[in-house]
Amino acid sequence: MTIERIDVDVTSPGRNFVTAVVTTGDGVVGLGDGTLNGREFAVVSYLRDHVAPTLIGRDESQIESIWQYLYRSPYWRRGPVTMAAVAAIDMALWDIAAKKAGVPLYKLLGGASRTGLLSYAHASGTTIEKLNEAIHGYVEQGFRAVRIQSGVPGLDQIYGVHDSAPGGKYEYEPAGRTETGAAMRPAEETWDTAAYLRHLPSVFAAVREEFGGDLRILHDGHHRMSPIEAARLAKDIEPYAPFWLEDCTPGEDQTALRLVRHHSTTPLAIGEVFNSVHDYQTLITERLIDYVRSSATHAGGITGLRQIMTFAGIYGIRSGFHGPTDVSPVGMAANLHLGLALHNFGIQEYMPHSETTLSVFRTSYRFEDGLLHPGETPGLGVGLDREAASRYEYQPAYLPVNRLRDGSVHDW
Ligand code: KDG
Ligand code: MG
Repeated sequence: MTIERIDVDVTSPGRNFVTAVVTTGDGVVGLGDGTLNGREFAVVSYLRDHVAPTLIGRDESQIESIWQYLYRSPYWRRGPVTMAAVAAIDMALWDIAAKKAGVPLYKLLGGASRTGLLSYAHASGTTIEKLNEAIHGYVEQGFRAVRIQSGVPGLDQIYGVHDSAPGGKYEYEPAGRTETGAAMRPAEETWDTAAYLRHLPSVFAAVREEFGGDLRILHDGHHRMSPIEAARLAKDIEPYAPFWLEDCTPGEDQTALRLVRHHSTTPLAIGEVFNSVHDYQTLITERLIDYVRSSATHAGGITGLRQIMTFAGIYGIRSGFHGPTDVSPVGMAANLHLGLALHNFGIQEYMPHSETTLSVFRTSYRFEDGLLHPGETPGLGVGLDREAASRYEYQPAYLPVNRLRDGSVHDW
């Protein structure tokens, strides 16, 4: 059969999502996530104007060939916009293939290598007490691993740091803060690396004291340190046995991690902003990281992410796929099917979507006893209620801008 139609849906049930809806001549529909936080319409145009017209009439079962066609033929390769568009099509084609085979997608990817996927939650607090309260909430829900982010004395607002609402309910949206009015600009925050480096080891000490040695604790540096600052932090938190330190330096500077490795045995994770296996070449061959942070959505789909993990597997490097709310339920399902099948799975980030999001995207993945499972529904196992989706119009929203105290723009 062949691809008959490709629609690109934009909806904002709680946050913005871009979804490719691919329909075959025999009426099978596949979904793919192409959401690029804060740059959604760049992917929409890439898909609608430059990809969809070239795919109508092609055999939808030729997933690898179509991936290579979209990756190699346009001359301009890689980049977040291109690879999110490639991802959306790739996921939709895998969804169709598994639906046609009548099996959950992981069975086409080699079958289950494990019973479930160890997952980590996002806990944060403006103070250590509030952070510990949030961690207790997640431990009670069954999580065996948590990412800990904390307020820093002297800094007003830090990305990803919020207190739980009364009753322990904890939700935040990565791109929720846009100044309204004509400017429609991202919000701005002030950052001070020295204050952060002074404070963070005491946060790790307090969490270990409260929760003991079994809980896996992770931390995200959001690319804000220089190599020497990152080396110092990795060394200072090493006594508290972190599961990983994520994005300690700007991602594109692959050799920066040599210096961090030289000084510390803290495991390192990087890659949520990467989009191809080439972004990992030095990191993997020199064993500078322990975990791959890409998601299927931003790394060229299941086909692109599987390439990265095959390469990483040769060096004993495992997955830690990106799973914030800006990876849609469709992208999350793609991560889960691949993770269940991979031999070198490590951990899966799990930031649950809001009830509003889940009223539009109907998922069949489940979380039980600290583990995620993609479920047994044929395909990716996610349905899109397009009628409900059409009621949620796109809302401009951006991640905040990060500036140092002197006003200069700082890394993310
Ligand atoms: O769009 C960017 C967010 O998804 C990102 O900032 C979240 O760092 C993040 C994480 O580790 O989930
Ligand atoms: Mg991160």
